[in-house]
Amino acid sequence: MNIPSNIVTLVLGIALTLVSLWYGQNHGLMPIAASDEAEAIDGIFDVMMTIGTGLFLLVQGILIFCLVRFRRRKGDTQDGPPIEGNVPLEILWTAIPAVVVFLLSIYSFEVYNSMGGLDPHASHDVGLHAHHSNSMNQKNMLALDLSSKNLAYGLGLPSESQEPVNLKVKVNAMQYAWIFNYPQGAIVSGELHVPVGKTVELDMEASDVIHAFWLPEFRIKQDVIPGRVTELVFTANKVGQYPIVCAELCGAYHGGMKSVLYVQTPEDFQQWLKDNSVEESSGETQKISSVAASAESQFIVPHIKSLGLLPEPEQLDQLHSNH
Ligand SMILES: [Cu+2]
Repeated sequence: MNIPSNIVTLVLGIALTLVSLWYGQNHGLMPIAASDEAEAIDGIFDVMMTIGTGLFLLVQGILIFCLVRFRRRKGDTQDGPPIEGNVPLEILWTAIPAVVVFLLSIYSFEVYNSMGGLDPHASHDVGLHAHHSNSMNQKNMLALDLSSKNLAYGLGLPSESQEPVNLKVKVNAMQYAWIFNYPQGAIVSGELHVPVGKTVELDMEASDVIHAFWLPEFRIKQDVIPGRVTELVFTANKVGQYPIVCAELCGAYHGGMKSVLYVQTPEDFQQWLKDNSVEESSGETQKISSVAASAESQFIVPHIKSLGLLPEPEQLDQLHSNH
């Protein structure tokens, strides 16, 4: 029986599409999705994975087919036929990726916009506040002015969103630690605690160089920059512990610049707030500083020790005042 080749091509095309669609949904490459924002990001990733799988199978399939079909036969000592390009084919394989990239750009722009990435932050005044990272010490780092108005960049609340921000946390990034400052209870912590199901806003600033705040399980990442506030708004939707990673090469111990995000039930979170609040007192600043200092070295020391360097806390202090 003679099967026409266009039917074979059609069947192969359908099979390739089905395999690509299946793999695009079942690649298993992403960690658990623990935020409301993750769904949109995973959606675009799955679409790109589907297209990528289809193109991979198509290109590799044609390659392997040609290797077999056009292999050199026994006794064939001739040169190949001199073929000089194929304009329709070149137009086709230029046009297809162009359309694919164009559609993906519209899709990703839409996702970015839906996450508040294009929000101009109308409530903030334009202008950067005076900020001298060189002269910055522990004390004024902690006395972040909560009322200072900055133009914030980053992922904010989408303008059509009805949800209010339930919790604001100031984030300070430094070589090589994350410091989280809770206005409620004046808590300064080396770990980030947030309640599940609540909208959280991080107002982030760096005190030395550019860092990047990355939550892989939340699918969000934002640069943290000296002298400029960047914002990240998200809603955690699964109780658990998730890594916080610095995703911008920020110095020698960049790889050790990690912390933990604890997503807690609202009750557990309130308890944590209560347990860690610092009472209003004259010694407040000192108390906060010591918490911050220990939180900081707690994250740095194990990494530095593992490198066999700077095991003494005094030297660690020097390391911080040097930059
Ligand atoms: Cu960093």
